[in-house]
Amino acid sequence: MNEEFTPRPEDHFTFGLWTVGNPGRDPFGHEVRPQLDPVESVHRLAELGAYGVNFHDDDLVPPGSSAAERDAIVARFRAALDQTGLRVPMATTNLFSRPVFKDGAFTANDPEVRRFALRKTFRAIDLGAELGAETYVMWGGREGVEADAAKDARVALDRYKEAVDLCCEHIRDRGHGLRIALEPKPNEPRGDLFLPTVGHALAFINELEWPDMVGLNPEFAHETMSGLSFHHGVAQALWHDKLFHIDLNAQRIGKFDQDFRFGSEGIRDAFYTVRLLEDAGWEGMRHFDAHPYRTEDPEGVWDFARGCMRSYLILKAKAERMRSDPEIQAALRAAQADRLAEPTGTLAEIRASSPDEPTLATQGYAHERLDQLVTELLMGVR
Ligand SMILES: [Mn+2]
Repeated sequence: MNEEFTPRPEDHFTFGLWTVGNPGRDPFGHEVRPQLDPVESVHRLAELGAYGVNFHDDDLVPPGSSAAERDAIVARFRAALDQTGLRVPMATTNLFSRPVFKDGAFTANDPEVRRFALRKTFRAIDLGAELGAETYVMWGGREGVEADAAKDARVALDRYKEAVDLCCEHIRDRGHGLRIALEPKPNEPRGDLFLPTVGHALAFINELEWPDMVGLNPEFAHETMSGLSFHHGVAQALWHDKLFHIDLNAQRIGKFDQDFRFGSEGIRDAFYTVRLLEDAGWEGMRHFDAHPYRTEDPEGVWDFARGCMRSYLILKAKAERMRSDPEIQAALRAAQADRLAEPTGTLAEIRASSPDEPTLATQGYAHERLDQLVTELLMGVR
């Protein structure tokens, strides 16, 4: 195995407890792997060179645990973190598994369900802050509907805003340093989910009480499920200074929510995403929200985790190689790639200019040459 692509903590790779701990259950089949102890996940991820581990409240503390049980679980988990140096950069809440959330959590029609969901979220925020998390991810897995007659989408957004504002108020009131990252998804498990894409979520943030506290956690699979370019969604989140977190995995358009190992599908979009994050000097966590194939035994789980990180590092090396490859750089000049950064001009300058349409219309941009060179770079022959 090539040493160059061995992950190190400074690469800032993180995994959810629910990713490596995924037991392989799907809508048609039962678990195929035994439950994984969160403490074992911490040790194995640290051995592989990860930086951190994230969790939903219920991943760490099983629902129904007493206060004493909770404290014992957290103390044992914290000891494993201290022993390995692994960090907890992000925390989240499971507002989708339990039957109480079948009509939604923050957008449930019954206010009592909404209050239950918010109280659960406040506890998860406090648990995350206790373990040092800086980002709180909000994925509304049940915030949606199948029977549109039952829920007015505009009023649901009123309730969604109310809930996010209340979470911000709780964070401020407790003096936590957390920021909230909304995670868009178009559908699954609901027929349609609210805040389906990066664009919808960005616009929603503008209506919040504390918009500076709220950004995005775009996920590769979720934008790709919508048929959109993940790399463009991430670019726009960066452009708005709203990329607070990222969920990396793999997905093919038109399929169910696959959550595959990063780099296993959509390698070009994965490459341009890595190149974008590295070129932007983005300092956030490279988080993998994916799960191992159902075919894997407990050891295959760690092949999955290693593979996510190695693919990122290999694509990062390809992006560096792209910067130093003279033929690719020449093709970029032919495409006038650098000229996009030139401002177009002032109103007076543009009114006084005389662009020559016939000449402009005949020029070629050499995208075929450029794209083939990048394709060959990714295929490993450059
Ligand atoms: Mn996710």
